[in-house]
Amino acid sequence: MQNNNKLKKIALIFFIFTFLFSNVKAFEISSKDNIDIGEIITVTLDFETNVGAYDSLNVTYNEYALEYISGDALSETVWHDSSKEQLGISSKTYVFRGKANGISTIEVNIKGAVSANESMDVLGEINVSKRITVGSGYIKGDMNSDGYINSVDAAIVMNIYKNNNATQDDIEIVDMNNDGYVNSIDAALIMNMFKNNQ
Ligand SMILES: [Ca+2]
Ligand SMILES: [Ca+2]
Repeated sequence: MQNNNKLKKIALIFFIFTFLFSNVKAFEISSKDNIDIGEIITVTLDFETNVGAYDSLNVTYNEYALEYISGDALSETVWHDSSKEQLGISSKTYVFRGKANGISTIEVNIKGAVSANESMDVLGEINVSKRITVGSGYIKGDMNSDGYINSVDAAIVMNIYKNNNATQDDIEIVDMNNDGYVNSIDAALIMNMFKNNQ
């Protein structure tokens, strides 16, 4: 019986290790998770293996919350390493500044990537993303975090009200009259803001 338990423990440890290591991301974006408005950050895209060529590379992000300052180009087409050594590139660097309260997800898409090693392994399409919270992480009333306050947000508020399932985060974002409840009054206040901004 004791041996059986030991085996179970070993199997569990083995399973956890396999799970952990199989989830290591081949390509990843590293940067701070939370920044202040006005703060400048360096965002690095690290390649698992040196990349020797690709058809296109595109970086997108929520522009209302983040601002691109400098660094590698956000959009590139047909790049290849022309050196005979095939050194390739191992990373890209982008500098951003926190622009406004909100959440910005930086997404990188690389199409037709090939490694810089001798066998020129096909890496194919690569997608990586990183979520960055700027300032408080939200604009009061912007329920779907798209940087705009409009009828979409009011509709979400009405849904929350109907389903009576407001979370603490919801209350913080859409309790427009600060009475502690999310209801039709908040939806009406959001619609008012929307009309006044038009
Ligand atoms: Ca919105
Ligand atoms: Ca309220």
